Amino acid sequence: MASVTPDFDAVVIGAGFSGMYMLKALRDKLGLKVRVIEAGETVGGTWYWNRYPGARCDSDSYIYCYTFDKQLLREWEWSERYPQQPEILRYLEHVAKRHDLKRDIQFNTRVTGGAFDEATNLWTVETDDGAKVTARYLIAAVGSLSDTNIPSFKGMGDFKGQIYHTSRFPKEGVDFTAKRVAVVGTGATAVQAIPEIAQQAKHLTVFQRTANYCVPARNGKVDPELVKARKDDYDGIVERIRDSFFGQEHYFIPRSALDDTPEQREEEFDKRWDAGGFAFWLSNYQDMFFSQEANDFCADYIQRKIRATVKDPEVAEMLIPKGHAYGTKRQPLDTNYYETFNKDNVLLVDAATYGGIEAITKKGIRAGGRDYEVDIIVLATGFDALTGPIKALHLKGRGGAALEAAWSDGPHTYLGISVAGFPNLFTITGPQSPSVLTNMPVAIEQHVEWVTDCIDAMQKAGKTTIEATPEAQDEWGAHVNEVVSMTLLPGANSWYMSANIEGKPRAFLPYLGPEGMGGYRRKCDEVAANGYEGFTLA
Ligand code: N01
Repeated sequence: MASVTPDFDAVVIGAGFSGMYMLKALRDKLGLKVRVIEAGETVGGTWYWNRYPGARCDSDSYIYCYTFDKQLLREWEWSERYPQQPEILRYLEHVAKRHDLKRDIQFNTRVTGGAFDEATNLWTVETDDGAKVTARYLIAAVGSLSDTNIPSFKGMGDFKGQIYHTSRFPKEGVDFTAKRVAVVGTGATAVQAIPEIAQQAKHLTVFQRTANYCVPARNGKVDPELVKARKDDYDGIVERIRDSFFGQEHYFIPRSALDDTPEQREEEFDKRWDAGGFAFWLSNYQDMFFSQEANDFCADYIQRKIRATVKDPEVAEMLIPKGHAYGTKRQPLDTNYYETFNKDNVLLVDAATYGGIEAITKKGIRAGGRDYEVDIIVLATGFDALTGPIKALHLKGRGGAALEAAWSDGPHTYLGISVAGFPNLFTITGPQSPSVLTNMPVAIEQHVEWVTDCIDAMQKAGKTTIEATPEAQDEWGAHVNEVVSMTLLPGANSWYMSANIEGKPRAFLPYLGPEGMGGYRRKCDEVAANGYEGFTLA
């Protein structure tokens, strides 16, 4: 075996929440030489790219932040329950400065390829500036929702106005004043953007492929007394969210929806609806994700809310989901979303009622045989989730095997953090880990800390490679699928199920463990304690 000194101990791809903390941990805790490569011009990841009107966090700010820096946790003041994108970006810039991260980050550079060399046991990473660097460890901190999905509508190049995707919005913003605007999509992003755009635009046409169940965000200032109480109890909060199901302080009602009377159910639903945020989704009856009958009670409650809010009964019916159970698609949080469809300048075009998008024309969008003339098209069409950003790195493992080929039928991983045949590659919040089903920073910190401890243990034991065994990977994949098959989630055409993009093989992308995030953390710790069970170390 040739002994070659790599350029870096570790290359980290991406400088969002995960890449920034990965750099901090490897460099300042383990003393490694680390290079972070980031396509954007600064830190932030998701919060750098997603600048659409109304972009804000859907998790409560007091838990949507790093917990590794206890002092910062106490010092930082969030202005609202769910801060807007610029405020979160400011926070991440502040973290970068406070921990002197930028000196090890190469900005404006995109990774275009990576190959594992079996002779040297090193990764060679290629970038779009033509450079190549070598590293012992390669860490994909590329985010779960960063590979933009731009559907290939017929005639896209013909449009004479502007087309923007929400995750690639111009930094200087877009002035919608006096414009006719189309928004394509009604996912969590569109639900945030539509009310904002409707306030400015002369006319807004919303193209809906699938209706969503939205619940109120109830954003606003947080009571200073509550802010103080939380700061005083941060150790307790951190312990609770780390051990919780979803990385949030939300807990299921420990009984079946069928056990309660209609009056009791209504009272429980009201409490969660009034609390706002993810309460209705993540602290509802414990059988809501398992029993269609229990789920129907939740769905019926929201349907009644939609009918009570939307004045035109036909529009209300179009806004009520028909083909999937409540909560089986990511919960969008709404601030005046349903109310927006009461405005005279807003039109809803529903694929089921009027037909889907046929083409983009010179002047707008053709759907259901009708032409809708607009000046600006906003694509809120989401992402090639979880697998997309990692496949886009064009990685080659042992024997030159391409990751795209290995995942041609969906993701195959061990613990969602490692891939058989790709030694020393770690995927932070990768597919088949809890990731997007949790409050992201909690999942990110758990992965970063586990990887750091793993590399530390390897160094101490004089090991140079770690890789998942194919058997452990197969078992993990079977487990991921077995657990989710007990729920209602596979019944929805969601991005969780890879169903948002034509031709993407249907597979459940995250991991919904029987004990959630807390249980997954215990599993990962157990694997480490058992000498990295399921991995081969050499
Ligand atoms: O993307 P989506 P998103 N023709 O995939 C439609 C996170 N997030 O950007 O439902 C016509 O959910 C598509 O239709 P359908 C959050 O995890 C976080 O809204 O697939 N329509 C859908 O309506 C979220 O879930 C926050 O049938 C097409 C929409 O476009 C994730 O990001 C805020 C189409 C896409 O919805 C993604 O949300 C916002 C086509 N060809 C988002 N292709 C925060 O917490 C797609 N659509 C900050």
